[in-house]
Amino acid sequence: MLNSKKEDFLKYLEEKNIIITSHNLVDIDGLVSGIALKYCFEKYFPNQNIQLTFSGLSKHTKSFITKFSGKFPNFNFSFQNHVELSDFDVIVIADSNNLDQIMLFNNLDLDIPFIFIDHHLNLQKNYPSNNSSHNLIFDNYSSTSEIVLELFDDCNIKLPIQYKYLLVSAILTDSGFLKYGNTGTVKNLYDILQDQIEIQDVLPMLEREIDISEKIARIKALQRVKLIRINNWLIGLSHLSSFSASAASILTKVGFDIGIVVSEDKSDYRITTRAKKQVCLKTGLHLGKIISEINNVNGGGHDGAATLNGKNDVEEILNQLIDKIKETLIN
Ligand SMILES: [Mn+2]
Repeated sequence: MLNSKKEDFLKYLEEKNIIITSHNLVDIDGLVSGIALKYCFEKYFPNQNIQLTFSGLSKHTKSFITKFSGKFPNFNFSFQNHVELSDFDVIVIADSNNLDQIMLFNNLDLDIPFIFIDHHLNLQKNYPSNNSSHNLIFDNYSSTSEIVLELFDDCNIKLPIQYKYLLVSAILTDSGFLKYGNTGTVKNLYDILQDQIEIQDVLPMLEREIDISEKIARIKALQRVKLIRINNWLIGLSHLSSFSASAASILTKVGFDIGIVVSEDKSDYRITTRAKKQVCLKTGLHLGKIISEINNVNGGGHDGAATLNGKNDVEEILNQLIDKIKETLIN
């Protein structure tokens, strides 16, 4: 990442009271980025008010916190459930660059400037209050936590052992245990682990217990799946009322190159997509880009994992999505 970009980012935050947040139902990367940013800013800007707020934790995040607290009972995961935005000069949003995913702003007309620090595809939404020249959005990183790790380096702040465990956990989960990672990811992991942490001590904290409802959802998705073949690529299309992300990735594990799962709730719908890395590398498929180009829906993501949300026109949007995927696979 460009050093000047990070210097400008830090310079901009000087002498400001900062509220840090992340997307709703925060995942481990969003949680860890927020917690680590707070620690880093508190050390680097000792005289500023730095706070952290989340609008809910995902199930996996909650189970991670429980396991982590078993190992480090004194670690304080505290954050605010509610904040008075007028107390702050700037909002730092970690792990998203889409305001629709940020609950903090609901029903609020924002006149406080905000900046993004994120590794998702830059949606370039041109929000009026976004100080976009200071955004740190780099989609070549497999996690936001790795961008935060670099800030620790730049600020010359040492990571306490608990923060090392947290960052390793976030990098491993967001890189799909390196499946979506690159050599930079391995280097970052090694830099944190060094001789101090045994990676096998981290892995059990990240184990996901799958409950029976999720198992049944995955099985139903497989029972209902429709096969679409394009040349030698196989797309699996299914529908479910919940666990669509879990089911879409299961589709890519049983033989489909791309998994698409539709969830409808009255007029609202969500389409979750997953693709194998091979398809993305060989065809240039980028599901996040495709989704961000579809009109009248909300969504985005990475090359191999993206989601869209819409209202009323599920059939039409699904056809558009499949057509765009087909186009990429044929070319
Ligand atoms: Mn992330």
